[in-house]
Amino acid sequence: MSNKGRTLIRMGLLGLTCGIILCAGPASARFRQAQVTIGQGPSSVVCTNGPSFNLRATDGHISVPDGNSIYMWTFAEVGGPFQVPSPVLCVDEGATVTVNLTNELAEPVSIIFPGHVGVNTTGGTPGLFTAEAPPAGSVTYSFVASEPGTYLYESGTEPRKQIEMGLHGALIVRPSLGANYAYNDAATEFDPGREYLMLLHDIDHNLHQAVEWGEPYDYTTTRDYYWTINGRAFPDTLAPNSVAWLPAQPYSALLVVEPYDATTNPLPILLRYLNAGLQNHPFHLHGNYTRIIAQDGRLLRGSGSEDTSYQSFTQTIGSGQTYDVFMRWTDVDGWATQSTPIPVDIPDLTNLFFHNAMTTWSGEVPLGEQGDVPVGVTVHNICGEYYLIAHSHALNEIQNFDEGMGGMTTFLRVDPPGGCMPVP
Ligand SMILES: [Cu+2]
Repeated sequence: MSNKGRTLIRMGLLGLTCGIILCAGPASARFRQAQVTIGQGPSSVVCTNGPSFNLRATDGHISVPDGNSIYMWTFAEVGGPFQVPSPVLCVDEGATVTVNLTNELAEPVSIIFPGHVGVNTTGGTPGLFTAEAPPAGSVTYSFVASEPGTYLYESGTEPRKQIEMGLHGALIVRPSLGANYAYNDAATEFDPGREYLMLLHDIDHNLHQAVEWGEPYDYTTTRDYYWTINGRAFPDTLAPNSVAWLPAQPYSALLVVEPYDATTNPLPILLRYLNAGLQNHPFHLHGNYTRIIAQDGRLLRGSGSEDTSYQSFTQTIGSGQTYDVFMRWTDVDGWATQSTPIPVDIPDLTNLFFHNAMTTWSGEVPLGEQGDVPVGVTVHNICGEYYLIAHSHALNEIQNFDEGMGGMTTFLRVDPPGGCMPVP
């Protein structure tokens, strides 16, 4: 057996140790196969560029993979469509950020900007944390984006209801050093084509139904959750940005990496984790460690400016927290598509992930389905790429209404050196 083969088995066992539960349940219902198109289209973060934004608090529905639809609130762009999560607001360090909020909902709403000081408000009515926009009213917030990093912006009005309903989003402040740096430190340069949003959320289905129907909700009752990344539950997380069949959920959560090479691919990918939910989520990628470089919009440095970033496998993203995470695929076995391809041997069916007219070697036990190759499946992978699961390690969160796999799950796609060039 080659080293690569042994590595794959090790990765498979790694998946097995934390994913054995995923193998249970009827395989036929586990994936909505027809709509997932892996490996096509971009999945990097999509910025709505500022520094001035016109947002409206509004409502609509999102789709989840079990066929349900969920009533949500969001901050959509004025003149733009309803979308979950709210737009990713991107600004440059030092800019004066202005957010004009109009309220299309039937109760007061507001926005707070954790991690930023000196937020001024104009108009609106006084609220507990900040000025609010009354129904059909508006309010304006402004502040200087003095600290680069990754932040949430979210409702400051009855947060346990409004943030959960969807009144939250990501705010990225790019450092003066340049947009391909996470912070004002030369060590934080990343691959600008590989910058990913990982906005985690938990959705209590019963709360959303009660709000939609105008009924009271008892927060002490047992809660019934969907868990999402970027507003999508797996396998929808894999689809590219802005697919037509998810009109209200434009953001992909597919992570793509190429093997590290000191000359041709020296830079890490950047994952911007944010937790807009009420629960903490222990999240990890499989197959390689990540490095935590910043938390809550602050670069990890000691009192003497020493680098205090740290390697992590599973990182708990606490409610309301953000983390900036670097990841390199250190390909110790020197994988090359032609000379040492993966898989060396065609894996058995339990290690294949079926979708569209192809199968995908997942590299892992949990992602397989047992059974015959579906009719019409003729292709294995696209270009020698392979896939590793990335998910909440709270395994109850990787299902859609008791149907696994689902929920807070995505894939890390490892492309061949040089990128994924589809096999004709
Ligand atoms: Cu795992």
